[in-house]
Amino acid sequence: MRPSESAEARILRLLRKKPDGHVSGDLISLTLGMSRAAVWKHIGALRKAGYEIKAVHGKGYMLCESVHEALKRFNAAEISAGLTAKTIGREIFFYSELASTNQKAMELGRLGEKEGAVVVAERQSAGKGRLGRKWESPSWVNLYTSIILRPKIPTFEAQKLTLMLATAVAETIAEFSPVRPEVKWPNDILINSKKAAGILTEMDAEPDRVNFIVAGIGVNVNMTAADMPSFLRPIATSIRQARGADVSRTLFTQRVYSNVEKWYDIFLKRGFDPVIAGWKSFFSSEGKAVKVTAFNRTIEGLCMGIDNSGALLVRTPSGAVERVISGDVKTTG
Ligand code: BT5
Repeated sequence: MRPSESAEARILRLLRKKPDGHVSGDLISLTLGMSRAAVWKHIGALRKAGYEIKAVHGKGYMLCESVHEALKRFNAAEISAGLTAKTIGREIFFYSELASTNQKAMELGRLGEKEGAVVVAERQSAGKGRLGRKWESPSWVNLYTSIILRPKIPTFEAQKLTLMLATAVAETIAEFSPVRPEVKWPNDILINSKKAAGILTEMDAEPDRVNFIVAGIGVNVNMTAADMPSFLRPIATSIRQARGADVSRTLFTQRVYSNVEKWYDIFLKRGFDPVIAGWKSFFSSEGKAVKVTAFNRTIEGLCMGIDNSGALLVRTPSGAVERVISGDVKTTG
């Protein structure tokens, strides 16, 4: 049994071991250490989630599905079934629709949900970007997830997690995309210069310390131009568009959780320097002309990279190096 697998995920794995045969209720109950009544309840939940599970008297349960169907499935049991992350994804709250997974995760965090709990939605009706912007979130094609983290850090360190998350997501996209993704400071991941993923880090905090962080991740996995509103087509892309074939969202999500867990662990144990190094390996704007819009000012100059706190450095024509902690960046040359 894997540490974070749910009961339904474990039942699915047992049934899939016998693709054309039956698995008896007794065997499931013995293997998983649960009562027959509990087995029955979980089988019922799986059926409700769309699995065809036949029950034959005296023989047991049989899962009827093609490999194609299995690969296309995306739900809590599937994500849990192959998860190698130990903490992230231990608890999965999966919804067919939410206003915003970040909003739901903030609610769960305030109710005391533990570190590593994740919220996933098949679609969002009010997906959030930064500064009140909207994240387009059509059904069936993408990943919209929010992870609850409880790092013991002061509030001013929280923004570092955005770069940590961007590194983890870029690394995951690189595992599936033939084109290497690029990070765009602070929270975008681009493929072929178009946006394929965005990160929204929100926090619940006291004046001096973080209670919890919600790490919101939106990735265009299988989105095609037809799934996008027309204004997005010139500026957005997906892994599918880079690779010319669908990606299993289950597998992709599992890899996101493993990579976030890995980078979070590096951040907590070894600090921010290795995270900056990881992030820079996906960063290509250094040395390029940029225009930064930050609050009520615009800064134009040469991008000098980021400093050891994650702030963007821009050398203006006067020779001064400006430190930007929040804003939107455009490469101009
Ligand atoms: C972001 O904001 O990039 C953060 C996006 C975070 C979305 C995730 S989904 C799961 C979680 N739950 C939430 O409610 N949110 C998080 P920002 O840098 O402000 O970029 C927003 C801009 O990106 C928009 O104004 C559009 O121009 C563009 N955009 C919107 N939807 C997009 C999409 N699906 N793909 C690419 N670009 C998009």
